[in-house]
Amino acid sequence: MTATTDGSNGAAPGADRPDRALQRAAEEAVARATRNLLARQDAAGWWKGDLETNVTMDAEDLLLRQFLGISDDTVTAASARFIRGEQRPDGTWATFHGGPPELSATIEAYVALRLAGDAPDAPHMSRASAWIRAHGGLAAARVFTRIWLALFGWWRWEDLPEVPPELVFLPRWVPLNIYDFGCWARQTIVPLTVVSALRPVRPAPFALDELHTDARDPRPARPQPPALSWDGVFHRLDRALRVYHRFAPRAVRRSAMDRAARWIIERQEHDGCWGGIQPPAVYSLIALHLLGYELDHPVMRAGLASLDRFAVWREDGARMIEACQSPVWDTCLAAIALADAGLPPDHPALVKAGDWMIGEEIGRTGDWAVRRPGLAPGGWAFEFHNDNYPDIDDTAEVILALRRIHHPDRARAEAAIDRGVSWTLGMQSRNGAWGAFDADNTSTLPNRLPFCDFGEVIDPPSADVTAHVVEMLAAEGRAQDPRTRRGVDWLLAEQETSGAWFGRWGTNYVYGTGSVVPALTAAGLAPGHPAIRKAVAWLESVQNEDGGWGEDQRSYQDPGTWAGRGESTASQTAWALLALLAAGERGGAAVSRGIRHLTTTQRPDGSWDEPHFTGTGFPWDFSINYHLYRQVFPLTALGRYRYGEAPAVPGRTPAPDPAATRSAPAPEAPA
Ligand code: R01
Repeated sequence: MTATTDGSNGAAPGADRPDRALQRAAEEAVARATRNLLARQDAAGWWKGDLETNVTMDAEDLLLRQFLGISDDTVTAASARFIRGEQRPDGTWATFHGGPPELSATIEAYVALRLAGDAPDAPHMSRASAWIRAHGGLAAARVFTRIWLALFGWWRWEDLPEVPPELVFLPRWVPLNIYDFGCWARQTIVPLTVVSALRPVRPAPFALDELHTDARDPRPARPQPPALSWDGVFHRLDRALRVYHRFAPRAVRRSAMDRAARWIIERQEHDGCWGGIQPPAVYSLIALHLLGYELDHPVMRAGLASLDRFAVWREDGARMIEACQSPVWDTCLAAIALADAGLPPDHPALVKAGDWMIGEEIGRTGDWAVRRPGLAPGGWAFEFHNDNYPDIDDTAEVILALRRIHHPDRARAEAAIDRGVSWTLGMQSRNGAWGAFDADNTSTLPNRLPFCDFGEVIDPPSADVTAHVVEMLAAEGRAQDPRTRRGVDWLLAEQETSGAWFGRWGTNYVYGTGSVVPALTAAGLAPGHPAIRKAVAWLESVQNEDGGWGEDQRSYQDPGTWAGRGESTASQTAWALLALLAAGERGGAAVSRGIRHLTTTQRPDGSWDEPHFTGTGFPWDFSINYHLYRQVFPLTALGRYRYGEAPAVPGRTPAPDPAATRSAPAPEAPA
């Protein structure tokens, strides 16, 4: 590739020679993307893109309303409209764009449409029911789906695994106590223990015979696991719990359910929701209602009102349920993107965002204190309302964002940052890395419960969260802190033989690698370090013909074939570029092709299209399309390409002087 040196910008000497036309294209793309992002800021200072998941959210929202007897025709019709719009020609639903048919989602969507009045013999319905029957029927669905069916008498409670409410009595040192579960699973399981102990059945408005493979015997035929295996142990435990269900002393049950109810109510957020996420709100409302809380009880009223806030009413009249809302996450990422785009640190949009973020700091302890008693609070959650569960990922990124902003009340900003740094350091797990919400949430036993057949139920440290923390600590001038070094060592040990890192909360190896490489170089690793070279080689090996990068959820099931493979997307192309830029590859062909991909796929309004799901809730089982990812990550990548890397020194703004940036060329330039 022919390249000219542009001495007026962040181009480093030597191998770093981006060409002038591409620089100009990048500059224009940055300007358009900046305008677009600025126009989407809320007057209060935050950003929030839609958080798209799958139709089980919408179906369960309707099923809850049906169960509580509060269905509303307008809501039902608008949800049904959304669900129908997501159905594919073969009659099925997937859990991510372009994904394979998914049985449980298809069953839940089908049932929701029947609630909305769609006739079973309508073409779209009979296609769905035929597919469901051909793929095992209700008996083959996940536990959550069969719980919903049992609530209406479409499935037998006896044919579901047990989770007794007495679980809440287990002290924190006993395996399988509720704090051994990740916080999202914990908040879901506690109310479900109440529901499954009470085994309620509300009359169904119709039969569902068309979804049973054999309507007379719905018992799922599951092979019995070998007795001397963990599965065998848990199989016997489940059988013992079934016996216990019949003979549990009433007083013990009553007291366990009281304790569960108290546990739930103590964790209700100010806005009425639980943990800022939809599923715990849905199950908590059912559990509390079964325990006698009437719909007009203040707890129920606030909880029901919070449910409505998960609904996005679209222009086409469809109502989409968000699993949760991402304002803090979106705002810190947007602020970083705008700073990378060259906005001055005292730009009103940034100051407003900074002010809003500072106001969102969480000043009280939460369930994280179970594993870290005595640690002072500080940090940020992902959502508007989730004071009980700040997370380490948001805290790291908010601090990185606040460092790029000159807030007029500097002391206030510094104090919030300091508390966030201390909290993050205190949340380091024993192995030197960081999980999302908890320290040392690493017991693998919860995964073994037959009840837990869906998603992740534990929160062990991940490379992506650890990388964000290491990058933040380095930006705070703590690269040499022994705690940071332990994080770096853990990351180095986690690198796959391919050169990539696994992405826990984003899809997948492109996200992991795009998170880790900038963190390692921020922490002082030279671009020529073998780990960085291997990562660069891997990214180059999976770059698409069109210059972009893409990876879909298949990489979670079959990484050997699908790691780093898939149609190019804007956010994943940006993640790969962030790694390459941090690795000193600014003048290289891979970066030029990636930047060109972004500039040529940008829409005239400065945004990018991204139907693909590049966010991860639970690998494979629960994917997220964060609608702002397509905007913030390309802007960050283009900005860093054009205006240089983020400053390594705390409190400084990006220096136009290339010598002051981190994008130094590799000592041994790649051939
Ligand atoms: C869910 C569920 O709906 C759900 C919703 C949101 C999350 C977890 C973590 C973060 C924060 C954001 C959202 N960051 C670590 C991510 C950064 C990119 C998780 C789950 C579904 C099923 C069950 C979530 Br069971 C429970 C909850």
